[in-house]
Amino acid sequence: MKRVFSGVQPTGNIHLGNYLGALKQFVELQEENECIYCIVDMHAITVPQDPKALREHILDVAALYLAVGVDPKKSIVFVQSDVPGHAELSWILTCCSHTGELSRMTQFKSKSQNKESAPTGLFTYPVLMAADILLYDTDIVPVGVDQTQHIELCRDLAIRVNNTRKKTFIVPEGRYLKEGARIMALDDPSKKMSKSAENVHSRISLLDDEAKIKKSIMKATTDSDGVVKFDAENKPGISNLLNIYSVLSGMSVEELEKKYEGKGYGDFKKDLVQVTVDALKPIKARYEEIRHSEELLEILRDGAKRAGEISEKTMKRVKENFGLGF
Ligand code: AQP
Repeated sequence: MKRVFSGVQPTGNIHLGNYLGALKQFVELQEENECIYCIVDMHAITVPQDPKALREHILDVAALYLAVGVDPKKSIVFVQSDVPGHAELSWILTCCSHTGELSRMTQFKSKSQNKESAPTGLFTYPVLMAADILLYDTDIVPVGVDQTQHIELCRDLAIRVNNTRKKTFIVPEGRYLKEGARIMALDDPSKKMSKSAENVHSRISLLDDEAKIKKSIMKATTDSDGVVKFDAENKPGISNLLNIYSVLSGMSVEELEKKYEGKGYGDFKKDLVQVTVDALKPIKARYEEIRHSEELLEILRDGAKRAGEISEKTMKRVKENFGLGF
């Protein structure tokens, strides 16, 4: 059995990008692997968070993991800050990383907007992410393609430590889906869909109601030639919508192009609204059942215990190999 690890930041409600890029993989992978899924709250505080809202979002994301089909009987589900090994290993890996490689991370560049001074946590975020992964001797990391550079850094750090000390870490592989790996913002298809973007109509959150879904999709940026055809370079807006439609409905892009031959964007968007509403309905229903339950808290407590046990074994090995402690 391979070990799988991944996480989502509780910086807002999970959107279609998170779902189609990462969470769908979480569910698929738990059938044949040992899966560990984390709510990465320590990553969330790399930018200012309201403590009350953050706590709510942690539980929202946990409930959404379960609502999309993550099964706590098959997978470990827990909150990152409940397992101290993440911070501990992050420091050790920080000492193995270089400022040059961290300053090349595109996510840091865009989130710090190339300012001369930015929060240190934003700068060292990829090291914490590497610690999250390496702490569990992870083989496979299911993520969206926006995480490729972070996964490469994680692999580099693992290889660097293994080459300069005793073999300490498993070198993990990123796992990216062919479709859904990069869902773009509805208002600007040159940017990825994101939880923290200011315009709420740039994204569809899994908990959006029908009216909001309709408004966001009907407002989505397309182009003026009115032909439903996939062409990511010249028609990025409609291509993004085709991608979403295809993954949610199970129809191929070619089938959809045929279906909408001779029809306008209005018909296409109206149907996409319905497909999206239908796909999210069962997720919302399950979320409502579990979000305020004692069961959710128990799942997280049990997950933290099980994750803690695995992480302690890794930290013992890491400390030995680094000559730390007694
Ligand atoms: N637009 C996207 N398309 C496909 N996959 C995506 N992911 C994020 N956006 C897209 C994948 O979702 C997982 C969780 O992401 P995250 O919450 O840890 O961080 P993020 O990538 O920074 O996501 P957001 O939504 O953009 O959050 P904010 O706005 O807070 O920064 C990852 O596997 C990611 O690849």
